[in-house]
Amino acid sequence: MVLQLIGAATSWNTLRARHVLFEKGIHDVELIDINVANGDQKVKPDHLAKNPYGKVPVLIDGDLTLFESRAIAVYLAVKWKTSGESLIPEAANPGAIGLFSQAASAELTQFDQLVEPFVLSHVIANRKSRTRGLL
Ligand SMILES: N[C@@H](CCC(=O)N[C@@H](CS)C(=O)NCC(=O)O)C(=O)O
Repeated sequence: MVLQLIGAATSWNTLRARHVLFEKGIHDVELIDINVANGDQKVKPDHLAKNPYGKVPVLIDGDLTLFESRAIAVYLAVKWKTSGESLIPEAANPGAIGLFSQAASAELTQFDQLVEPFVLSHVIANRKSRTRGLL
């Protein structure tokens, strides 16, 4: 069954999942766009049933529905561990798992927490203003 990735072209969290699909050479994917600018992700019951937080991306692989881009990335890296470059350490190597989790946690709590508000207020807000002819 073909994978489905529900996301948006402007979403960097969707890009995170797409990056892993690319690295793993997974091309058999249906990309389903949701209109985040209109807020569809917050009101469409079928989307909220997949992600109760009303966000993208969401990955569907058969019976499995996953949200949270980093969880999707880990799932793809484990399921397709033999395709392309290895992106995640072997479960039998506790030190490598510990270091991987440390880096993943630092990325989320130390880097992303600082950078995301900056990107939203400077990059995305500027782009929206330009689109509306305000800049
Ligand atoms: N921690 C989530 C964040 C998801 C997220 O914030 N996605 C944004 C797009 S980049 C979104 O859905 N924004 C629309 C909204 O919050 O209503 C993840 O990594 O997937």
